[in-house]
Amino acid sequence: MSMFHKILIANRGEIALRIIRACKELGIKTVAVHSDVDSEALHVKIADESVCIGPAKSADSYLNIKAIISAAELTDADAIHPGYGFLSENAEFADVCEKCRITFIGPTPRNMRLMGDKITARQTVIKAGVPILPGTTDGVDSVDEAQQIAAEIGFPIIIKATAGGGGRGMKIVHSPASLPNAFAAARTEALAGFGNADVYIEKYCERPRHVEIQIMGDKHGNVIHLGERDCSIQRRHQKLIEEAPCSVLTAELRERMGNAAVAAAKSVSYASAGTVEFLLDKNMNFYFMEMNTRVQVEHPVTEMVTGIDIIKEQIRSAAGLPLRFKQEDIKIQGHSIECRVNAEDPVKFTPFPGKINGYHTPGGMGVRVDSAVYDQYTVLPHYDSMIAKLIVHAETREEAIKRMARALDEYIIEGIKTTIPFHRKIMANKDFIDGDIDTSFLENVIL
Ligand code: MV4
Repeated sequence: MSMFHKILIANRGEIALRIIRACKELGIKTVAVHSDVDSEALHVKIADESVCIGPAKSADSYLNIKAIISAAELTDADAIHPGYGFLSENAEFADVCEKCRITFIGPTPRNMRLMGDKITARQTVIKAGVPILPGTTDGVDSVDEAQQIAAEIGFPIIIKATAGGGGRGMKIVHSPASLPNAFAAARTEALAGFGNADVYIEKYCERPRHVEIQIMGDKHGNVIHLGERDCSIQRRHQKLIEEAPCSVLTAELRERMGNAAVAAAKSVSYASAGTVEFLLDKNMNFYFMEMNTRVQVEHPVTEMVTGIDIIKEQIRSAAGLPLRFKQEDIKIQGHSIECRVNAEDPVKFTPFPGKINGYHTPGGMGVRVDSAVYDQYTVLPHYDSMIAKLIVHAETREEAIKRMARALDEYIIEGIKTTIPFHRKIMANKDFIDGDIDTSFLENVIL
């Protein structure tokens, strides 16, 4: 197999730019696609070519399979990188790419379907010996059945939609009395939200950490892991701060979690970049939650501590080249933190789009800014409010926090509100500094 000649990037914003940069370093030509309102976007300016694929509304442009395939055919692109969000986990899109002889840079449609359905994902990883929380491995169809399972595993339980994920469509239940209503609501919401009413039950794990393992596979059967990220600092299932490594993992636990993630990936012959999400409880037990079959927003913290360019490796792997690293080559060095900078009110977290008039990015040792905004750029109301990722790397966690605080102080964005002031407060928070964090951190903290 030989390297791609030209890649179309089916995305916008910082991730489109991130992928274009990787292509340039690999000597691959790039095609940007954009909506009507995105003609001034940086990914359009920096790509070799660009194609307008439709109006502002995502459903008509960045999610428009026909328009994107047409753009690839028009420009003679031999591969498509979907980034994250949009069509990145759409198995039908990957099917269409295959039929059109365009390489989808990501997992196979089968991988996406197996992991996209959470009940199937649970069944699949159990066979691979990956630990899961007590609960069902099939859908639960009635309140009676739900009561019986709850009695067996004990309250609290959590009811999850099989077609859900990322925190949507979940109901926590603390007692038999509240189960009937929660069960009905879970099914109704699952059907309305995902077109599939199927739900399953797990024991509810209280105040866990969200720890995920980055994995990388190739088309020769090799799968390795690049260590973990702690993504416990979230608000309404939106991650705000991520770090690598997780401050409470020992080398021994990292190896066990890494091996579990690799086993899960190997069980479906996974041959791309992916992430296996775990819950880590107070007793350092870990349990499989879900697998994300895409590159994630927070991948840079792993790049900083491993020195590996995940996007370049993923592109090489999609072209059929073998991984250039063995598990024993992977060394975790230092500590990295990422703060997501959103165009939002830093207290209410409501969107705050508008024109940037005054922009200065931080720099210096160990500072990285992944962003697609610039001075005089107008942040649009039509899309995700994340406008930049500020990433730092230092020898220790303590130094990384200080470096992040310093970089946040240097970052000037005028004309709109951003979450920078929120991040400054977190970097000064004692519990955060002590590494005393879990997924309920932002519910309990007073900023
Ligand atoms: C859980 C859980 C506790 N126990 N499952 C949220 C995202 C989705 N992937 C699954 N989620 C959870 N599943 C059991 N059995 C707690 C959460 C959860 C959570 C997980 C990770 C990060 C933040 C979270 C916030 C609330 C709930």
